[in-house]
Amino acid sequence: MSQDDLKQAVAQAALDTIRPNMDSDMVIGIGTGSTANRFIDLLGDLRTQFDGAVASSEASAQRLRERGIPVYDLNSVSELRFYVDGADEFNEQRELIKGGGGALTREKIVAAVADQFLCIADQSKRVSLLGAFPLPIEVIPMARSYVAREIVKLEGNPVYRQGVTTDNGNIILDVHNLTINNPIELERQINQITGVVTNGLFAQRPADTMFVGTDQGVETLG
Ligand code: ABF
Repeated sequence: MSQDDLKQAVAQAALDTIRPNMDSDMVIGIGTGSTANRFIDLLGDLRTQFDGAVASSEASAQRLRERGIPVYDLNSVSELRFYVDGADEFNEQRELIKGGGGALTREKIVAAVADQFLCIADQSKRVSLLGAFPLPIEVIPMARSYVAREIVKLEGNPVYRQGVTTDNGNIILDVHNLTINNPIELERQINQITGVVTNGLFAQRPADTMFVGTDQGVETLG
């Protein structure tokens, strides 16, 4: 199966999980990226069966609106039963690296609110040790050099993502060469550096369920 077929299969698996719970009041949290886009496209066919969505990026919000799905501000929503999003890397504990698309902060906020975080990814994202994918960190612009120096003390190699401003008006540092033996602790440590908005480790709040697209079918973790 092609990578596109695998993305389609995991998007369908997430929809199959949510669909029996759908009602006219349901608002669904939606992530960012090419796998999440597959899910948005599937949702478009069911737009009369739920209320609307909260999006983790302007790009996803626009795609949802183009498919006739109302997009709500998270502050106006009291309950989010499901959040569906992709990942850049995941391990067997359903801990993730996210943020390759630069939307990590909003993704982490929506994930925090959701009762169930369903992560959808093809098998190419599966690792035993997180960190081969450079860890994105969203940083307040004036703190860029300071945060970079602090990251070097943690033995990472921070690289400024040139020309990128996040939806929140901040910059991204991508940290290479990290050996992430303890994702929960590293997530906490990096978030404590002044000037860091958040980092792309989703370990304190991992995915509740991972749908993994493999050549043998969709594997479920969790
Ligand atoms: C978002 O999209 C991000 O956290 C992650 O960076 C990316 C994955 O994109 P894709 O599905 O295109 O691989 O979920």
